[in-house]
Amino acid sequence: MARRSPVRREKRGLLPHPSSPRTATVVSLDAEAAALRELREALSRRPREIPCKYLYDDRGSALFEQITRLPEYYPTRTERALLMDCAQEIVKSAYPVYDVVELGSGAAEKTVSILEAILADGGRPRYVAVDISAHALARTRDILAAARPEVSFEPILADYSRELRLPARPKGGRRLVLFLGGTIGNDEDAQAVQLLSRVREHLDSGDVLLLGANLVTDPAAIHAAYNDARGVTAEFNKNLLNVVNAFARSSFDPAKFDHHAPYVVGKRRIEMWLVARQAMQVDLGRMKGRLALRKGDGIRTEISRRFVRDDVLRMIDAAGFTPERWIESPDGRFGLALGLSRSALRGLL
Ligand code: SAH
Ligand code: AVI
Repeated sequence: MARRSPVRREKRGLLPHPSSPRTATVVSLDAEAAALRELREALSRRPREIPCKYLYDDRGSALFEQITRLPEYYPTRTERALLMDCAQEIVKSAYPVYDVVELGSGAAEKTVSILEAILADGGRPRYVAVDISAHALARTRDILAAARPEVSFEPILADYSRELRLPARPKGGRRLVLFLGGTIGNDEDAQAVQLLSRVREHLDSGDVLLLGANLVTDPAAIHAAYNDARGVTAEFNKNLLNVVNAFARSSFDPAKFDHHAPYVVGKRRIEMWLVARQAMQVDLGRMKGRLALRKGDGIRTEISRRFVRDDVLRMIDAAGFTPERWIESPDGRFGLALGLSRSALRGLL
């Protein structure tokens, strides 16, 4: 049986943050212990790993936003153009939408076009944004307040890989769940299907999922997107060690690592690594013990998958969504899948 534990206000660490907008910063100690265990296990695996959710503290979220504006990083602008073109059509497929729920909302700049299309259709949507980064949620709030102050906003600071709690759905209308940016590609297939299945548990039959996915394209273009000339992605990657240090009180020195991000053609994915520039011993702090690294040893920090259309449709179908529409950018680099929830499970859970 799960041990009951007190809660305490956390001043630092991965999830909570003082800059949090209208979000509580209470963290269960069980959750914290589980996160430390997860991190320790990931570092003990071969290859060694650190989950990519550790990329997103305040600085990481700001760096990601910079990445989205780099000339090499094509996914954001490609998806934005698609959403601007197709927002009306998407909203019509989901009519009438009341609740827009977004996972990993980030700065949510792209989401505004969906919200605007709902407003133009006479709807009054509530926007629920779920993100692990308080900084990202604060940016979402600011962008939304500037662009569409009439939309009511509910930020949820949470790790969706561990739990997904959503506010009760309002009466009437449908729920439209957005999972954009190609973030689904940061998970292996099994985890991706598990996450989407968990989303489905919150939905009624006929609710809608809109999933953005990066597609297989020219390997050189993909490689450049994760190896930008200004080194912003390298900084983003290395900052993950600062996030881990703050959370686990470990002693990783980011300056002792190189950013390495090859596109692995056979696996159709970018793999981001941090590679030790020299031999070192890292004190793992609250994870307990030490990590011995030799020069050249790597820690994998992210995978970013490229899909073909049928992979995406199969994935949403496996999670309980009937594929309804596929929208692809003219250059074939990005796709949006719209699926209808087959779920009638919500009342039974
Ligand atoms: N959807 C935005 C942001 C993508 S970046 C866009 O398309 O530009 C990925 C976002 O997901 C970040 O804001 C990050 O903080 C959030 N995120 C990553 N892992 C998460 C997790 N496990 N739980 C909740 N949010 C997560
Ligand atoms: C959030 N996610 C979809 C980004 C990606 O492209 O996989 C994260 C990122 N990693 C390096 N650059 C951007």
